[in-house]
Amino acid sequence: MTIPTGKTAHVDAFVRDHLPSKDAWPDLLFELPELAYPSQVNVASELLDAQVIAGRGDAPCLVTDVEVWSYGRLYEESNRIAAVLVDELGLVPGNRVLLRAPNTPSMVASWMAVAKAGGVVVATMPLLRRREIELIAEKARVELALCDARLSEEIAPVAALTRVVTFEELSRRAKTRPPHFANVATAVDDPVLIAFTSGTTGPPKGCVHFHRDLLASADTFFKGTLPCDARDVFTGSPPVAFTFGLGMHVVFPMRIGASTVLIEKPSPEAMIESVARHRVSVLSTAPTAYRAMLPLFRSKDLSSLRHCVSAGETLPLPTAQAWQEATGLRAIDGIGSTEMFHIFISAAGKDIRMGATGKPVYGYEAQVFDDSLNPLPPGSIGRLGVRGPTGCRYLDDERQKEYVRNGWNFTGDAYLVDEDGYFWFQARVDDMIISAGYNISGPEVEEALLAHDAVADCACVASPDPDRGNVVKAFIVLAGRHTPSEDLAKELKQFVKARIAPYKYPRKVAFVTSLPRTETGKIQRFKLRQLEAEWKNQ
Ligand code: 3UK
Repeated sequence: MTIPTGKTAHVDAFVRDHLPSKDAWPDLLFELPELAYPSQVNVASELLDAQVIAGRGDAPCLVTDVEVWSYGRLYEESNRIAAVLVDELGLVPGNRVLLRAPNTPSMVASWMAVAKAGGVVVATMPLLRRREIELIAEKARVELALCDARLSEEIAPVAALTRVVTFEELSRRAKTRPPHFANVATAVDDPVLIAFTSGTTGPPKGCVHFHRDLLASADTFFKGTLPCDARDVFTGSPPVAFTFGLGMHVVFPMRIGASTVLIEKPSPEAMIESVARHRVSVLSTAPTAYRAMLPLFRSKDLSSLRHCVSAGETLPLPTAQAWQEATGLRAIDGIGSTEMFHIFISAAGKDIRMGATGKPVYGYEAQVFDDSLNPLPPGSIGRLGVRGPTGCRYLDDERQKEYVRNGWNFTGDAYLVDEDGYFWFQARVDDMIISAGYNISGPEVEEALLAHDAVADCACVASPDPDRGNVVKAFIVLAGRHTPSEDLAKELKQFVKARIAPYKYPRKVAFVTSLPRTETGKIQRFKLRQLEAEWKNQ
């Protein structure tokens, strides 16, 4: 097996110089014939220029409610922007460019322009605040920031470190530039993206991805799990700044010449509206959004949908079942991570076993290990390790050795693999609740609760308890017409006891109006745990 590598085009070697040492990298699997990339590859040439060269310049690429950008238009716009970056803003290959925008055509054009110029994209999620953006800009030594004017306020501290150019100014300057640009012939393993993870503790970690990584994800997960063609229409909620969104809205559709509907404010209502209006066939969002969409269908025509991808958190069985009842489609659960770039365990169509995440995707291997990193047999709960053509490489970060051990990527998730090779999510390792000596998975209790009509959303965490160490506490958002009461709390406890092993039931229940979540759709359990610890200490 040869791992594709090439001659670097980076004049500014900052990112390459701050990769972990080779012995700290995960094992990389490149046996598959579709992963035999040439040595010099620019991902923008592969995704964008290739479509224009293939005569698909007039085909729709990016769609919004007010405009349609063809592949040809995106090609020309990003060429013009690339020329501005190089000739007027002094970008040299290897420089880091921060992007800050909602999902818009300009955001994608700027992304492609940075890649074309051999730069490294540092995309930031719209909801990030000043301090977070500042930390990211410092860590990645950003040289230039491109920003949607509507989000420029929070970028103020960065302006002290680097030049900030609004998209409006960029497009004004771009108008005078030629529509052709000679893409930098980057090495297939030159970095093109630093994707920051918002861990719950410590400074954000920058995951470095190469040109080949984005293609590899498209050529493994996407091709293997989601058979699609140029007629497919994609949409969904994850920001392009989150690798889930970058893959589903940009890399995967463009790899096959399909189109994508970009929604600036992707509420559940807006997603349903877009699916109906644009005849969307591939929808991607988080489980909580699938739940929130259920009561909103009314008379909307969703018959165009073929694939519904759910990631970010586990897809609870009751949500999967309700989605199937409402749409006739089985949602595709898939676990991915910013470190791995995208999804590495999933299943689609008839391979779906509802409640399980699925099997390792084409090109990937997964294995459950004990705490000493010995492989565990089927049926035991342990730490999930994965490897494939993509993997974790943090930018200058000691935590590399926590994520990568013995060549495997450890995602921090507790999993069980069954006799048939299906992987069943248990909890984040840190989220397992230890009560009176039992290990209880919060998400398992949540899944049981979600099967009750009164429960719209919920989260279970450990609550300190003098006798049991911890007990399970459920924070519950009630559905529609239900109101909090002692009786309802009792009923819900009984309901859980009847569905899963009784010792797992939530001994404490709190009714809340909403749960703290990240922009990537994850419940912030640490916030709820903090709340519990504070109450205890009062
Ligand atoms: C959790 C899941 C159970 C899990 C992501 C698809 O979520 C993504 O990346 P992040 O770095 O978080 C990674 C962690 O999130 N998780 C994600 N999906 C699932 N847990 N079932 C799932 N289906 O703890 C994982 O370690 O924010 C997802 C594609 C790209 C991504 N970056």
